[in-house]
Amino acid sequence: LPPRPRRVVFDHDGAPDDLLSLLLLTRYGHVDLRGVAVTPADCLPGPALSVTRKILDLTGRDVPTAVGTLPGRNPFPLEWRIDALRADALPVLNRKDPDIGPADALPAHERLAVWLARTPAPVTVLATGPLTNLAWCLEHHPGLESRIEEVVFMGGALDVAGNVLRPDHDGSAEWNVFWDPDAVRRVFDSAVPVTMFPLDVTDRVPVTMDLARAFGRAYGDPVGDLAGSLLALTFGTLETTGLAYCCWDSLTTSYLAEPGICAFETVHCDVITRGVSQGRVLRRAGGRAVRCAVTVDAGRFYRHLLDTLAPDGR
Ligand code: AGV
Ligand code: CA
Repeated sequence: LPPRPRRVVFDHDGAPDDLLSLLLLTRYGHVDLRGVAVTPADCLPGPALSVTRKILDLTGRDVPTAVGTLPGRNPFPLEWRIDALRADALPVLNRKDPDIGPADALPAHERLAVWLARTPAPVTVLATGPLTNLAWCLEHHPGLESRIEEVVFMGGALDVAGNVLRPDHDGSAEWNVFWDPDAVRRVFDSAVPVTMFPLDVTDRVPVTMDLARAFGRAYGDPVGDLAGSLLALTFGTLETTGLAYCCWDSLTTSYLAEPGICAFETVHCDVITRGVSQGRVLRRAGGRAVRCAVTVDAGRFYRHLLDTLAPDGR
């Protein structure tokens, strides 16, 4: 069954798997990518915007981009945020002088509002970083709710441990929610349908050496080489943090092409915005209905990545 065509606005935060997600989106023939917003969360915004535009240029996509300025309450570690600098310097993205025009005059939250207001039909908002820009749009332009057919969000940890490991936190939160818990609250308070990919499923799709070697077998094509290089940037995460780097965002993105990779349940959710559990998304009877991915066919996901980005690596 071919996936259904969608108009998509992508809001990402510049980490290697966000960039892998962007690369996937450029390969999806059924996706009409209307705009890419960069949230300055798990990245340095300048390099993250630059690498975003280089990826769109490499793949021949003429898509408007914007960079965010709204701050989150809980900053990401600088050691993670610098990855966008490394990605921006990869040889495959620097084969020619950048012919990159002036930056958008509007910050991402205002630009997102314009993209939503001007869309001829409702769009899917794919968010692989915090929901800050979207929450701002809903708060300041409530009429935009009807312009959104679905929010597809990587975030949360329902029945598994979170990935925020800090002395002042109980470890129950996932980072995209933790960066700006109020934004998730604002989106939950709206009527837009939310499909969420929590750590419960993304934990099952770690970046592995097998996956890296599959990209090696396909070496020699710019898109596949970029994907393999982005994966290589993630190695060492387990050794430095105790937690594996997973295909958090690319699993979420693959839903647009192969929605059957995960199985879903409607879960009534709440989000904790203060205190030692801030950023935790939990089940609560009577809470906001969220369509949550609960199981994943990991083999099928890895095959999808390779089929889409490096078919010779199969
Ligand atoms: O919590 C997962 C989110 C995903 O959107 N990000 C990374 C992905 O882009 C934050 C994150 C959690 N652990 C990390 C993260 C790590 N070890 N390194 C970098 N980012
Ligand atoms: Ca991300």
